[in-house]
Amino acid sequence: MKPPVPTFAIIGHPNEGKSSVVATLAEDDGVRISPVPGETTQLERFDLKVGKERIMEFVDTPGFQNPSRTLAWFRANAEADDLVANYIQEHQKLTEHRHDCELMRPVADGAGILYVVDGSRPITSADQAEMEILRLTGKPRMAIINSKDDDTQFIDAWKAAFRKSFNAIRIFNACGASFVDRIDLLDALKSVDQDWSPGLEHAVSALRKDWKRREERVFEVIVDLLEQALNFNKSKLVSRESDLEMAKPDLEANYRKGLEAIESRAWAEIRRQYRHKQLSISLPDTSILNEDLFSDKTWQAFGLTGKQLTLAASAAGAGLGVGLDVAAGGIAFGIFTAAGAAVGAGAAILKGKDLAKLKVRHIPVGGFKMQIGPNKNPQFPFILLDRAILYAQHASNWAHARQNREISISDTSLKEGSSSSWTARQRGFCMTVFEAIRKRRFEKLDKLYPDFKDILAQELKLRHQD
Ligand SMILES: Nc1nc2c(ncn2[C@@H]2O[C@H](COP(=O)(O)OP(=O)(O)O)[C@@H](O)[C@H]2O)c(=O)[nH]1
Ligand SMILES: [Mg+2]
Repeated sequence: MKPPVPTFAIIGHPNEGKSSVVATLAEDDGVRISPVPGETTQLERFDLKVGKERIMEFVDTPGFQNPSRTLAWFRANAEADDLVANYIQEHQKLTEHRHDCELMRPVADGAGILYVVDGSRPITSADQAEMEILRLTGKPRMAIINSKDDDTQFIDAWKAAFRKSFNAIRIFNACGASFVDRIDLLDALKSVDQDWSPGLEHAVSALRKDWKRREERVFEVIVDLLEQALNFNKSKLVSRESDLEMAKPDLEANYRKGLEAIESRAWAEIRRQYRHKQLSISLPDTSILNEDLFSDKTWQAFGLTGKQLTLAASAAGAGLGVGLDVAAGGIAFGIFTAAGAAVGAGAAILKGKDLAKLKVRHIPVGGFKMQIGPNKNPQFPFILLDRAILYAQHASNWAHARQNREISISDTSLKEGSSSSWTARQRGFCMTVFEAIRKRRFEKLDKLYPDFKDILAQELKLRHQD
């Protein structure tokens, strides 16, 4: 039989970070977090799910409204049974105790208590009163110190105060918590009350399993991205050779747009795995993918001017059927091909590494087919990989409470992409993979992917431990 779903009420002063703790623990960036105190006036329930299964529930509560009067009542009635239920019964009609009653409700129903304070401020008498109320409830409770800034001078005082009235104390930064931090918190909760253990045990193991599943999925997404992007090309038919030059900008733009779409679809899927609905992670436009690949600079870099292109096209138009191998000074960016149905013998004009090719082919029916891509630059797949890895690292480590939802990754971090730290052997292995992708050797790829996955796994689980 499945243990009951562990449920926790998040209690504390307004504006201390309760909703932030809920957002991060429930992986829900839709939880309302506000710089203005008093936003939460009613209970709000948030499930942490794995697939369709609810594995935990968090109840966000309004802050205490009247801690001192509530404490007085709890003290006066400390001997009574069902203290919390009785408190609600007696106060629920009183407007000035509306929030106090509301936050006690889940506790009366058996939820565990997570009491959240901002550890970067000193303790007040209201805090003392709240801690004492929670102690008198007699329910299992953990204090969470969520410091809103780096000031640590009050932490010891908080800990000392909590020791008197709480079963456990944790420092947990809602905005900076990683997956490991979250698991640590849930593990610590197990020891607060033995009754919680089976449910939490189940939740932790389901979460761990799901985290692994996400990493597997991210790997699949990255492989998919490489398979699509490395073989991606765009072509266009024009009727006259003189139109070739005019058609070029459009074709370039389409090619670029297509690649961007492939990349952003992959990124969106990675983001979805980590349940970020509002997060936007952007990588610089000036990266090789967005600029160098298509700019004039690049065309010049491999010695191909628009004029040459037209000339080549004219040659083809004259019925020669020309294939050009364009040397690219080591690295070339992109291919520009004009390919048609009937082709004569290829005449190599420039010898060089077979990185970039220009083929202009005449189509007998009287038109020309121009094609850009697939991109054969040996660095291109590494760049795609580095960008996807960087993206996944950010998406997986971004706490859902974090209010900064626009991450802009700078150029500098890109230049030091993950792949640059790999060994020559690992990079060499990756190149074998890329080549097999480009040649569509799927059987070979099936054999290569497990080791490829190991290389990527190192990067994707940087802050994740088993
Ligand atoms: N820097 C920082 N800000 C935080 C942290 N936790 C909460 N905040 C901010 O504190 C404010 C109140 O947070 P919220 O979760 O809505 O508090 P609640 O009223 O207790 O639910 C918001 O502006 C949060 O962004 C934290 O760990 N670090
Ligand atoms: Mg709130």
